[in-house]
Order: sequence, then structure tokens, then C-alpha cells
Amino acid sequence: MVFRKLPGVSASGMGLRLSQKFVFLLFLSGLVTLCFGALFFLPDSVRLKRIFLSKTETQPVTVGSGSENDARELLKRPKDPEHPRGITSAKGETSTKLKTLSRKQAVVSHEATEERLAGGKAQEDLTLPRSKTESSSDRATSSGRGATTDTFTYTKFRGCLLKPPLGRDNGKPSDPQTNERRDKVKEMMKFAWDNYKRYAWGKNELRPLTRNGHIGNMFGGLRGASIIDSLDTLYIMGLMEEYNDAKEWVQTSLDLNSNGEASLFEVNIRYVGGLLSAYYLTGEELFKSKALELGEKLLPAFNTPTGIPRGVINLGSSGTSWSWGWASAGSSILAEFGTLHLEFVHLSELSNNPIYTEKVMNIRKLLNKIEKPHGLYPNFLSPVSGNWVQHHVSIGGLGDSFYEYLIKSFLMSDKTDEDAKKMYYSALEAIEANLVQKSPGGLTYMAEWRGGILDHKMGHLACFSGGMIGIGADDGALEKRQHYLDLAAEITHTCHESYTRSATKLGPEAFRFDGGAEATATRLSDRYYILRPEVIESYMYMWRLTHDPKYREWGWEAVEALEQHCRVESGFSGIRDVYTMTVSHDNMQQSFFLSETLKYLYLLFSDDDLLPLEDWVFNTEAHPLPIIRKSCLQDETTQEKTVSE
Ligand code: DMJ
Repeated sequence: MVFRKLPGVSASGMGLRLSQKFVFLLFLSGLVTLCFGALFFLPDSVRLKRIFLSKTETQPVTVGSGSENDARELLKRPKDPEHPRGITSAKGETSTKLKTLSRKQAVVSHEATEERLAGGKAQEDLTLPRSKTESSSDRATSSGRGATTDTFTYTKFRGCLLKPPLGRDNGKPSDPQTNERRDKVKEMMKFAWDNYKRYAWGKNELRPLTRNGHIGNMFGGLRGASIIDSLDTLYIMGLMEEYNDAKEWVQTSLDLNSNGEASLFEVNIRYVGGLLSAYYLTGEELFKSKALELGEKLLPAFNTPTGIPRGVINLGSSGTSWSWGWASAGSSILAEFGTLHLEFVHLSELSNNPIYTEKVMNIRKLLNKIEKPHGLYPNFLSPVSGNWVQHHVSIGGLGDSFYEYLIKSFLMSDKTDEDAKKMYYSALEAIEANLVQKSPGGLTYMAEWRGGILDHKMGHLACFSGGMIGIGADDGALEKRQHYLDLAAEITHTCHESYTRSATKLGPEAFRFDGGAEATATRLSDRYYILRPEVIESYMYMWRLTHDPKYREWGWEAVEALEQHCRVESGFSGIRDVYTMTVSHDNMQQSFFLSETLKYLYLLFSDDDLLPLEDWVFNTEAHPLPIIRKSCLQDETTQEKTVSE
């Protein structure tokens, strides 16, 4: 705008002198600075900053202190972003409106009499009979707004399973030694659970040394992560008293009306996954309605220009989401937005609402279309432009479960999801061509890739890939099948080596293959073990695929090491250095120890008919989700089944 001087008005306007105007302006600007500065001293300044900065969708602005150091530190433990010191904000454009479909009364009418099958005398003494699953429709609260329950029938779903989920005899192995080992794992679960219940009930995790609970800030104010993560493990182990306590807590105390900032990924894999698997195993409507209610709260995270969700979501009604401040330039993380598919497809199945599947299919399409350096998927992608932000590729942290969910999406679709299949096998080819290495000592490992430069390091997290490549072997090209199985075995062997080469016989967070190192950690900061499951997970899959007894032996070595070094008076704890026998405990019993580590060990020592792989895929938190047999489910002649094991 151009200002013109009006005739008859003094140059100094309003009759003020130039010096007076100057003093006035000085005062004014001082006042403004003071007011603005004061905002940052208010108690909840981050929230206020967000209010100010959240209006722009197209230009996410970093508002946290996501310094390089923070980023580096967090990158070391990317899957446990307990302390998101910086977040990049942008408000979801509109609050997501669900496409509400006609709502009918649920017609689930099964009387699921789930009698626990005897697993030996000792087991009987410890547990109560599996509770009679009440006619769940009576109690169903249709809390999943926008969801319908008209087409999914639990009993019909059970009729489409090839085998009973818990096997003929709860998966009890015939070999007495294996059975003893299995009982030992069950005792470990009971010990971990009892201590959680005693000292940390309702909190997210147990701190076993200080005997109190930990809440953390990954779950946006949701509580009881260890309870939700344990439901299915308790159930399959026949720990029915404990399972019933957990179920009652969900009924009376799981409050989903939280208004905090949560990791979309963590809430999805632990809470949504845990509730879904509890529902599919037990038929309890309570778990289904909670899963649907929570699933709906996650939808606003997808309100970005590309539909690629941001990492952090406000679970309240604000519909706001952010990127982690430590992630490059407001980007989303491949392993986070790529690890939603299994749970979201099931949310659509159960609600008869396609929106969840649409959201994850959109992610899939974008990833399928976008140019990939050497066929590889980098770890950071902008949810605004849909372009890669950095060329860092890893099968460990930041990338891992994206690949896992490709092959598992294919398997879970009853092998009909051809896109997932193609994407998985071409990703695997690129991984083999660019990342898979052989050490001078003959160990096969997965290196990391930074813009074409290899970092000869493998994270504990990357050890899940033995199992992943194993379960995908059979559907690869005919001439590659044996090769994939061999590769899976080699990687699992390398991960086992990372355990055997430590003093405690537990593996470090990351191990290297340079500077003379072979599967050992060279940095102090990589020497910790936080009760992670990935190595044991691969033992379990490789056992199921090959029945080579060495996998059970390796699993038992891990049990002994856990007992010796991680078991403390009041639970299990991670340790800070796997290379020293005078261990220092980290005072944390992670919820994934109950959900994954102990479950995979239990399955390793069980018969294959406990959660058979013909019927179930495990989400990345080890929560079993059923294979969706569309044709069977839609077939009018499919027999509904009275559910009893
Ligand atoms: C778990 O929460 C999941 O397995 C996730 O995919 C990776 N990290 C932890 C366990 O290590």
C-alpha cells in the first residue's frame, strides 16, 4: 500500500513531534516483545506454541529442541521414542468424518464355551478354567462410533479357521524336556505379571528395582500397556486367573478418552493389536469395541496433504498430529507409517467400514509409485510432498517392520494381496543386492545404507529379519525358495552369534562387522539389552519352518541367560552391558517382554498347532491376527461354529 501526504496535515501527524513518536514506538515495540516473550514462560508453552504454529499444513515447522544430538540419541533407540524432545507440528485439516454405514444390532450369538484343556497337573493347579465367553452381543457397547457390526460374525470367523487356535492340547509338546522348558517360560510370565500387578497395576510398565510403575509419554495418556500387551500371552498360556484380571481391568479401567500426544505406531501395534488379538482369540465383544473406539481416534493422523500419517497424534478431539522433532525436516518414519496395515485391515473387517483399509492402501500406493533409490526404501518421507527426505536405509530401527508388514499383509490376505507380494519380493531383492554382506569370518549380516555408503552395523531390531525371510520363503520364485530359507537361517545364526559372543549370552543393541569386530558391539552405547524379542522371534519361526532342534536349544540358552541376568527380586529388567557379568539393571520391564519375548519362547517350546501359521500372522508386537479368508467369510453356506477348544 502507498501512503500519500495529505495537504494541510502536519508531517508529524497527530500533532506529535518526531522525538515523541520515536519514544512512543520504542515503548510499543518493547511491550510487544514482552508479551510475546511471556508466552514462553507460561507453564504449557509447548502447547501454546503449537496453537500458534499449527495453522499451516503445507509448511511444517519444527518447534521442539530437536537438535542433532537429540536426533542422534533418539535414532539409536528409534522404536522407543519415550521422550520426544522435539515435535514438528501441523494440524489435521479437518477432523475425520467416518463414513457412517447403517448400524444394526450385532448378531453375534455364540456361546463360546472355552474350556481350558488340561496341560498337566501343575498347570491345572495354577489356573482357572477359561471363562465361559458370555453371549457377547448382550454386552456389546457400540462404542466404535461410525462402526457397524452387521457383517462380522465371530462364530462364522471361527468356522473359517483351518485349525483350533490353541491346538489339540494347548500346544503341549509330547517331549517331556520340551514341556518342562515350556512350563519354565510360563512361570517366567507369571512372575513378570504378578510383579507388574503388585507394584505397577494400571501403569504402563513395571520398574522392578524401585518397585513402582512407569507411564512414559509414548501412549498419549493411555494406561495399562503391559495389561493390553499381555492379554493374549496369558490366554494362550492358560493363565486364566491372570487373564480374567486383565480383562476386568479393560472393562472397568481402560480409559480411551485421553487427550495426550501418542505415538501412532506404538498405540497401533500394542493397544490396537493387543485388543484385536484378544478379541479374535476369545470372542469377547469388549475387546472389539475398545479396538474400534481407539482405531477411530487414530484417523486424524492421516489428514496430511499426502495421506501419509505423522508420527505423533493427539488422542483428544483436536485432530492434531505432528512429526517427531528428531525426524529429518518434519518427515514421517517408514517403520511407523508402514506398520499399520495389518491392524487397519482388521479394523475395517470388524467395523465393516472401509475407511481404515483405504488409509493404509493409500500409503501402499504412494510407496509403490514413488521412485526408489536402487529399489530401496529410505527411512524418512515427507508427509507433505510425498518425497524421501534422506537416503538412509535400514532393516533395523526406522525401517524394519515396514518390510515385515508387506509379507505379512500378503499372508494375512490369504495370499490374495498381489501388490504386497510384489513389493516385498522386489524390496528383498534390493536388500540382497545392496545390504546383505558376508563378514571375513563367514557371518551373513544386513548392513545399513547411507546414500550408497555402507555402515557395517546390524541392530538387534534387524534380527527379526531371519524370521521374516523364513516365512516368506515359500511364496518366492520357485528357484529362490531354498535360497531364502538358507538366507533366513544364516541371518538367524549371525544373531545367535551376537548372543554367544557376549559374557551374559544376551545380545547387544547393535553389533558391528568392521575394525576387526564380528557380531560384537564396539561402542559402549550399543552394549545394552532391554529384553527385546527379535532374536528369539527368529528362532521361533525357524523352528516352525525347519524343526531343526538347534533353534530350541538356542531359545533355551536365552531363557537361562534371562533368568541369570535379567530376573531380579520383583520382575525382569533390561541390562546396561551384555559384556560384563557384574550386570547393571536398567530398572524397566518392557511391555514387549510379556507380549513378544515370552510369547515367542512359549511358542518355540510348544507344538506347531498352538496358533498355527496356516491361520495366524503375528503383528510386530507378536499379537496374533487371523488370516482373512474372504471367500469363506462371505460364503452363505459356511457353518457357524460353537466355539470350544
Ligand atoms: C516392539 O515394540 C516391536 O517389536 C517393534 O516392532 C520393535 N521394537 C519393539 C521390541 O524390540
